[in-house]
Amino acid sequence: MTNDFNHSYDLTGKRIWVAGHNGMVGAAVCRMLKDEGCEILTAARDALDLRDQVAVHAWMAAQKPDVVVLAAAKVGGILANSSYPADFLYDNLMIEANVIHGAHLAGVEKLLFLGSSCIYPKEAQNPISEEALLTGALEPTNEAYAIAKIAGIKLCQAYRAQHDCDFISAMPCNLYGPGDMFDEEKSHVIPALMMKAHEAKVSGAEFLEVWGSGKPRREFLYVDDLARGLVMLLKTYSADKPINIGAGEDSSIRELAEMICDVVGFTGTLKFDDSKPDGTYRKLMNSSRLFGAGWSPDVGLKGGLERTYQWFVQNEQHRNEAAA
Ligand code: GFB
Repeated sequence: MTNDFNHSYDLTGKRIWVAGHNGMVGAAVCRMLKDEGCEILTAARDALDLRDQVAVHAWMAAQKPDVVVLAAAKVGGILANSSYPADFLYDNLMIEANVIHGAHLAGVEKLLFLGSSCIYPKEAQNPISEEALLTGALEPTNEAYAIAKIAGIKLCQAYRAQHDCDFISAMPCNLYGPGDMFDEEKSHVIPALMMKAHEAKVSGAEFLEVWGSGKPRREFLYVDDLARGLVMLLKTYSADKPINIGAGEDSSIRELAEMICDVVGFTGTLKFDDSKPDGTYRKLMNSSRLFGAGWSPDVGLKGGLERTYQWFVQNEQHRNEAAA
């Protein structure tokens, strides 16, 4: 165990603001915090625009959170990232700058910022350790998002250095699970393929369209495993250095697509569309610092896909009932 985990911070009785509580990650963090004896603060999206500096600082001054989990972000899959770089850069820079500076002004004791494995250089050596940050050029399809996330890490480090704030950053790999955004065009690969495979099964289609070559590899972590790791970091981690949080193994997109077909029960064939981007070839992270501190994932990819599909089907039924 490294010294970075020697910190001990008791969450009991703390007022914890989970920014982004309606998103997949924020919702999972709220579920995990229920057992910690703390008070969870949330702000609805239509009541507080996190891109609005005056509103954010006023809200934080009034609510006085002790802890902030910054899980709010504009997120999306490879096509959304490359189609809307201005939104991904502007929205994320504004959210981070407002919340992190606001946390300093409001005297927040602990802040946890969430980045992404796409902050690392496109050609970084796998498995990618935290030292690879800013050692090379980024993957062009998500450069805007990655630049914003790197700025968030640097903000946490700068406020720690200049103002002694206990602000930490965690870098998750590709995430999935209940509460994910399911959209054929805008979402990440797991919800997109799950939704398409489900529709293909229902309509009796012959094939499932998979973007790119199917050869890129991705590391997927079930969101409840992430949330458990984040709560552990809040309680034990205090350091300037970001910390990786990944599953420790990766799969090719072809393997993933086959597994999703199996889980969904779609028996047709895969059809690869090479007009769509592959993105980074591989971005398996080295999460040995967190593994060494006692965290490891509980949910394997197959089991996590099954749980996610169950959630998707239940929620699709609710949507259909509401629409009827
Ligand atoms: O999950 P994904 O959109 O994002 O795509 P990234 C991962 C891989 O799956 C790419 C392929 O090689 C895609 O071409 N893929 C195959 C598909 N079929 C599909 C499909 O139907 N939909 C989608 N979306 N992909 C994101 C970044 O990169 O990762 C974000 O853009 C963020 O900024 C996130 O960092 C974690 O893994 O390529």
